[in-house]
Amino acid sequence: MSTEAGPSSPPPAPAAAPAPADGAEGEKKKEPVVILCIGMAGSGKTTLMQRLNSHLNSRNSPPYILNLDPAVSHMPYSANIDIRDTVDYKEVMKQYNLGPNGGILTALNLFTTKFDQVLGYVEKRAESVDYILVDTPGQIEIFTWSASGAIITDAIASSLPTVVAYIVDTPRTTAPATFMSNMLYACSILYKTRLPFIIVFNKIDVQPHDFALEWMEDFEAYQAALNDKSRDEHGEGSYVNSLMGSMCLVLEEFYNNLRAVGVSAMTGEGMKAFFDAVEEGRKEYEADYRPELDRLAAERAAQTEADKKAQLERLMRDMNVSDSATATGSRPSAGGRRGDNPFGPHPINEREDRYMDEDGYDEDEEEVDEEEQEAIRRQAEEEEEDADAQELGALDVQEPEIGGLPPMGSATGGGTGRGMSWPRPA
Ligand SMILES: Nc1nc2c(ncn2[C@@H]2O[C@H](COP(=O)(O)OP(=O)(O)O)[C@@H](O)[C@H]2O)c(=O)[nH]1
Ligand SMILES: [Mg+2]
Repeated sequence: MSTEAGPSSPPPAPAAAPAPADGAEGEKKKEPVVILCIGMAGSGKTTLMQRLNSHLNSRNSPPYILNLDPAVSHMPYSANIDIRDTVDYKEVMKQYNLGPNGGILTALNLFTTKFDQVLGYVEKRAESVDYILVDTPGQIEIFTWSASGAIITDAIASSLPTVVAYIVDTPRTTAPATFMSNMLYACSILYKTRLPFIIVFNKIDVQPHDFALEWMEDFEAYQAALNDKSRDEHGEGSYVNSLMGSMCLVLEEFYNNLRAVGVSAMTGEGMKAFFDAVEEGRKEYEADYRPELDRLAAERAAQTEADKKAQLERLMRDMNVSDSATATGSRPSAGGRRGDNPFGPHPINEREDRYMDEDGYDEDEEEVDEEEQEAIRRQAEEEEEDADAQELGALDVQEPEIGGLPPMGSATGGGTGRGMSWPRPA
């Protein structure tokens, strides 16, 4: 049950993750943080990746970069691991007869089958980098609602500190209803991954994000915006208003659980705030996610141990049973061993070599079989004799009773009364 609540069954890390930095930051290198860039198509994930890359390079701390978007045509940075080197999604489309989305999803699925190898490479480089950046497919649902997206996320997160950067296209989120849908989507991802979460309002060079921060902090400000704008937007003001109004209350808890920053991938504004938020996210990972992960790992180990013990006990019990059966010399009754098979007779039971023990038990079994067959034969014969005797008896019955007298109306007497002379007919 608790596995449902937590990051559901993260696959075991291929290599033991280094122990958490336990205050000894001075001597021990901190683990790198993985930043998973997730967001709607066109929100600016790829552009932000490029911005982060150049920012980190300027700080002399080049990141390790993974590209998981098989369909990106122009990548403004060079990735250390690129899904496009492994799978060609256009070829996948042709081979599997798929459309673009199916092709991208299938390419991601194929790549996921190799992800333990990928993670191996990442872990090898984990010593020498501070940040690992992951770009995801343009279409958000391909990553967030697919099994492979979940597998990849869990694999990464169970190996290294991971934060989700949810990129929002700020200029396109100024309408209250759109803003709400975007936040609900973010909320669903937060609850799915349970990872430290940063909402990144991108493109603040075009549209500052203070309106969004205000809506998140002040429920009434959002309500006011709804009442102002939604009527012109959708022409169905009252319905949208009440729905969004209640949603806003629901999301209050969600807003309390995350950090929101504004950046411009284009101009590089807001980088400091972004990396501060990432650092906070790392701390949250260490405080909340890591212990949960360790607890799950311990639970799994205990379960495996318990399973092993139970199996061993069952084996011992089974062996005891067969030991005492042979030790007391009480040979299972004829056919007893066959009767032990809960699945009934099987051709393999009839094979000569079915009991290959060196005790010659097999031969005994043959004897038992012969005895058994003999017994059956004898019984069958007896039954046959009985049946015959009864038939004969049925005729015999009359014989002693009639004594020497011929049956009435019978000329021959049915062969009885032999040696008697019958009264001659007159
Ligand atoms: N003005 C502005 N445009 C941006 C910014 N970030 C991305 N874009 C533009 O948004 C479009 C989509 O960006 P892209 O990174 O491909 O989005 P992705 O699909 O999420 O990877 C591109 O035309 C970018 O030039 C930004 O911070 N400011
Ligand atoms: Mg992209």
